[in-house]
Formats: sequence, C-alpha cells, structure tokens
Amino acid sequence: MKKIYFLLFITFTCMFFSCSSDKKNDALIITNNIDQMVGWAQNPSIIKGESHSGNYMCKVDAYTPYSFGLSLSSEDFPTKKAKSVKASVWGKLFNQNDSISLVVELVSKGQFVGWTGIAFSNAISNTNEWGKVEVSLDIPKNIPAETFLRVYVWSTKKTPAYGVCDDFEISCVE
Ligand SMILES: [Ca+2]
Repeated sequence: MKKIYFLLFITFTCMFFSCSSDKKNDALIITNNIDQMVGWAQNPSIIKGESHSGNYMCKVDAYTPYSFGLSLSSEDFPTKKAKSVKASVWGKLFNQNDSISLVVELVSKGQFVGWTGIAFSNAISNTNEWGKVEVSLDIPKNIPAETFLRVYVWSTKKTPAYGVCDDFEISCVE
C-alpha cells in the first residue's frame, strides 16, 4: 500500500518539475530546486532549512524513505532517441554510514526495464557538507510502451538514516 501511495504521489508531484529543451544538443533537461514546490504541493519530504538553493529542500529518513521525485511518461521524454539518462542532486549526509541513494529507474507495468542507484556515501566526501551526487542509466533499445522514468532519493534501510537533498537535474543524452 505504501508503494501505491508513493506512485500516486510522484505521479502528481512530477508535474512541478521544470522541463527545458537544449536545442543545441537536442537534449531534454529537467530541473527542480524544491523551492518552486512551496504552496503547490504538500509533501512530507519537503522541509525548510539550510538548503543548497533558496530555503527549501527534501529530507529522507526512516519515516519518509522516498524523497519528492520525478515520474515522467515515455511519451514525454525522448526514449526512442536517447541513449542514456543522467541524473544529479545535491545531497548532504550527517552520518557517513547512512544508506541513502539517488535512484534512476525505468518501469513499465510494474516491471523494471532499467535501474541504477548511487550511494550518497560514495559521492560525498564530508558529512554536514553539500556534495553533488550523479548517476547515469543506459536506456535499452525498444523499451516497452507505458514506460516511466523515475528519479528520487531513497533511504534504503529501515534503520534510522537521515539525509537531505536539493536541486535535481535530469537530462536525456542522445
Ligand atoms: Ca532549494
């Protein structure tokens, strides 16, 4: 049931990610600084504090394991042309052992078409400092219709793990 709530939630909230098209490289670039969400979406992941940009960011912890995230239909991103998806987010850990990851996945009718994740602890050198977390996922050829691209931050274990993130950027590379 939690998974269903999560899917409904990100389906709704993904509308608020900003999309732009880089005509020079013909790449789709999607960004979200979380501040643009304030007043538009109520989400337990969004908190006010010492964010990377503006005043707002997302948290993940044992009670809110999934951050605010992107869920974009294949109709709205260039799956036929794109060879890979690059995603980045600025993250902060308060305990280097906490298991928090940036995840990029392609899902069609409940089945994973592609999945990758990178642990914050592998990308951020120092606790209590912002660091850029980046990951890339190759897009398989001939992916099924009704595939969704999802990007989110995940507190991967049920043990208490607290981290924050801000300023998502997702691009489809042709
Ligand atoms: Ca922000």
